[in-house]
Amino acid sequence: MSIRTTCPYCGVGCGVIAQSDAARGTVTISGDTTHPSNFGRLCSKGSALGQTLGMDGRLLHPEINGQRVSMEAALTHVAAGFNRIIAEHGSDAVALYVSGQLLTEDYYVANKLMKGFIGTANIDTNSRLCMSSAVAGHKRAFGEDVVPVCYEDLELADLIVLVGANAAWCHPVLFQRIAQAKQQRPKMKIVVVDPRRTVTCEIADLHVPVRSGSDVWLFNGLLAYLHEHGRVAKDFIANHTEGLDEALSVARESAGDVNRLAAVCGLDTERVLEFYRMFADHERVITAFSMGVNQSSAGTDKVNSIVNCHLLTGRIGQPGAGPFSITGQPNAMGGREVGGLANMLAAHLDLEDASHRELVQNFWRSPRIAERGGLKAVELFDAIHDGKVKAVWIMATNPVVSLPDADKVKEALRRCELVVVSDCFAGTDTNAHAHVLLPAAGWGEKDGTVTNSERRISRQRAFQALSGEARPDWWLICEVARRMGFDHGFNYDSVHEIFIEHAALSTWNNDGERAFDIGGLAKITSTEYDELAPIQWPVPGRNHPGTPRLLESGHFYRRNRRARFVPTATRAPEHRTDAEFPWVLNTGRIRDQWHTMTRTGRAPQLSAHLPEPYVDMHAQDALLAAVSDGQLARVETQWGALVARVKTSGEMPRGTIFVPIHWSGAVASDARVGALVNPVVDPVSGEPEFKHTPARVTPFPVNWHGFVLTRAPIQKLDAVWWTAIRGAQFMRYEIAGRGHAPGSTWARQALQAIHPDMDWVEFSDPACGVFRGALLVEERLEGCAFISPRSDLPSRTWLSSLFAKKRIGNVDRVSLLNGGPPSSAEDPGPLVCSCFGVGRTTLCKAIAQDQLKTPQEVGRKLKAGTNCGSCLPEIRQLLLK
Ligand SMILES: Nc1nc2c(c(=O)[nH]1)N[C@H]1C(S)=C(S)[C@@H](COP(=O)(O)OP(=O)(O)OC[C@H]3O[C@@H](n4cnc5c(=O)[nH]c(N)nc54)[C@H](O)[C@@H]3O)O[C@H]1N2
Ligand SMILES: Nc1nc2c(c(=O)[nH]1)N[C@H]1C(S)=C(S)[C@@H](COP(=O)(O)OP(=O)(O)OC[C@H]3O[C@@H](n4cnc5c(=O)[nH]c(N)nc54)[C@H](O)[C@@H]3O)O[C@H]1N2
Ligand code: SF4
Ligand SMILES: [Mo]
Repeated sequence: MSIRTTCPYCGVGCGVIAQSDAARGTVTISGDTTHPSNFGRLCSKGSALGQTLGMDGRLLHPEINGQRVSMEAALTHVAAGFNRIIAEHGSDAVALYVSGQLLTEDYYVANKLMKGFIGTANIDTNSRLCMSSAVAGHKRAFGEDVVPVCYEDLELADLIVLVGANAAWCHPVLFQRIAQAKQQRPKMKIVVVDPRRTVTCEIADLHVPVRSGSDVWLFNGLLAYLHEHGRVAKDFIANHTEGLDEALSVARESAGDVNRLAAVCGLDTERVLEFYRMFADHERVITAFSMGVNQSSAGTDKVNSIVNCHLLTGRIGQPGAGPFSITGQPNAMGGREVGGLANMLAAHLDLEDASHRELVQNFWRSPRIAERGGLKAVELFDAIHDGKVKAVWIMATNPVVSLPDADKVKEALRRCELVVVSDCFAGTDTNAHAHVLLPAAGWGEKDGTVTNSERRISRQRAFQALSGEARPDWWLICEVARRMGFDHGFNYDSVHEIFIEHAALSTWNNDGERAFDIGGLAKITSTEYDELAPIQWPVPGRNHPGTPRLLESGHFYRRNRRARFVPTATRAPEHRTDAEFPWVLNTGRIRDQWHTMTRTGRAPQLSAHLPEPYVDMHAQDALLAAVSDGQLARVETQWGALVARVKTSGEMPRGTIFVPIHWSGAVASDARVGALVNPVVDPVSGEPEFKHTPARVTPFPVNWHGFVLTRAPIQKLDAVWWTAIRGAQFMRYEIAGRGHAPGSTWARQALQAIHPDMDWVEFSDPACGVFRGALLVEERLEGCAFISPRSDLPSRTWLSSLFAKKRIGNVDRVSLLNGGPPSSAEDPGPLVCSCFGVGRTTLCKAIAQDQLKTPQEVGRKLKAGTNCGSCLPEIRQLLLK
């Protein structure tokens, strides 16, 4: 059976075909060639979706206080708990914290329950941490949260400016579309504005390494430059905008002349001018931005400083031109459409507007409607900490890992009277704090819709039966709502019913005043819904083909229909570096992991690329901090600390360090970077400053390093530092410790060597603290452990390959004890291509020996880069070396 669905990871929204073979119990995942977002392409994460579908680690049954209970008991408990707290303390004492990974239908009913029935706007979402600055910037400039651009525009553009976006790793299929367009049309130019020299820069004509937090200076300066050089769309400005004079004078005054702003941005004046000239000289310009823009205490101003440059030049609503917010999560956009944020109403209506509130309440026929904005994510968890909010239901997000000042979040949940968590997986850091756990249906089991970055609504379709007692999120929400006494309003039999209600609300009393109108889908039948082809909103009429581009008529959604130039005065981040905390901590994503790893961490194919938590820094800064590449270091801020391996990749500028966001307490001893991040937020959007926290780095002294590879997972690891990594037939633990290096007894215990037929081989040199041991059962490798005072341990890639062998012969035994591959065998080195398991050593050897020049030649020789293409930027880097 073959089902068309949509990838559950990033906002690119790729179409996926899931082919299940019931007899063999397998699911094969491939790209949907008919889907207009990806035309068949998938990145490494999408390609490995099949490896995340197993039952292993799933949350399958409801629990109350750690005990399995019936679904009925759990739902009643939640409803009664919410009702009791509302009765005692009012409706603002309860909250929902939801996610851009919910489907639109889930999100719609969650929002309806809170704002219309419980009567509080205390529902916020992890999109607050992600898109809220873009939303606020759009609303200030356009009057509504509209993204004018579509993906095709990226291919039509003559210049793409990527600001604070590492698209090669975070939006790989979009990146591939851009890379291909540039290859076909080499005159197309690409600029990357990012403090780090990321792999995205591999296709850039110009890299602008702005100092962290200084984007508003750069774009204010650009506005002044464009004005000075006559790039002014006079008619467009006169007819469709307002506020230019003020915005321009604020921009000029606060950024200063180009020499001054270049100094603030940490750039050469010449590089700034080169960027400005490129922007001025290309008519079709797209400025695509992501978290380097949004996640800042000046996030909303960053967005508006970019939008201002597009308004000035009239480069908006035209093919190949416009500001483009690239969304993170698969349904960040859908969440915005149903009003999932605490300061919004459903269907892009405003909570502050009494007529909008009335409209929604009438449509819902609801007993009440929230009167004012609710608490935004960071405030919400502060209110839980302070006892003002006493019950919270967390859905499809892992805030103990992903919120700033995350140790405080832990404490807040510890103090909270009633914590309900719905997740598809057991064992998340947040689940550990739940009084009630509700098992949610996983990706392959869910039905509904998501909206991607280009406003395209696509169906996610179930291709698996529900696991255990897991239920879709919309079902859990409606069942609790009914048990709270809200009978009408939540009697849906299917997602189709929810979807058409949502579509009907979007068009209700909407005479073209609101851009978000999918009235054309309000009357579709259940079969039409099931067959719904991907379509871009607005869809105002039946059989409407959808709308690729918005704002083409210069008609905006503010009261006077004009766009607004928002004055964006520059300001520095609140917390500055000083002698005690000399580096700026920047945080973000890596290629093969998704957020807190609850899903991608299960796919061996995705766990080998960057297996350990690391801190990347400039080699000279590392020298100053007395740490070196490959060693462990402690990274510390005023808010918290972690331990990670030092890396000096060459991507970092002086003065900033980078730590990935993915490691949680579930997979590492000490690597939750959220605990270190300052809780400062943007004053307009409430989005946290994830990319700028003053930090220090100090050596983390250990006496020994080691690792264990074992088929059976280890329950408890006795080491001061560890990380667990999923391998194809084994678990891998990287460990480090203090005191005496452990020897044979420790290793045997760790490997649980209680097998009667085991064969234990070991090499031990206690004087040097070196130990190597392997456990063989019927000549098959069950586990091995390596300990050394130095961090230069044998290659894990080579050892991993031994787990695939049915029997370990004498040559392998000897090499196991020697701690290195036999000379004949080849060590592939650290993994580059996850699809075909091709390592860096293999690639470098082939490039040198066969004088390979292009990624295509590498692909022909080794297959690397020929499937999903996510590793192509890294292969290009190796070719340059
Ligand atoms: N592999 C992978 N892909 C993902 C995700 C994932 O977890 N893994 N998550 C998805 C989600 S939800 C999101 S939101 C997106 C995020 O996608 P991106 O925003 O592209 O990813 P990040 O790594 O968070 O940050 C982007 C860049 O901002 C830069 N930056 C930091 N500070 C500044 C600054 O002051 N100015 C500028 N101009 N740049 C700065 C960082 O150096 C970083 O390279 O990715 C989506 N895609
Ligand atoms: N330091 C730092 N922190 C950040 C960021 C950063 O750049 N730096 N980025 C922020 C951003 S942009 C984002 S989007 C967040 C992401 O942060 P989170 O949302 O906390 O991360 P996820 O791991 O995606 O959490 C999703 C959870 O929902 C579960 N889940 C998956 N599908 C479903 C479902 O259908 N139903 C239910 N009920 N559960 C499901 C997963 O198992 C997982 O536990 O992190 C934010 N935090
Ligand atoms: S780019 Fe990758 S993660 Fe994003 S939707 Fe496509 S396949 Fe999924
Ligand atoms: Mo995000």
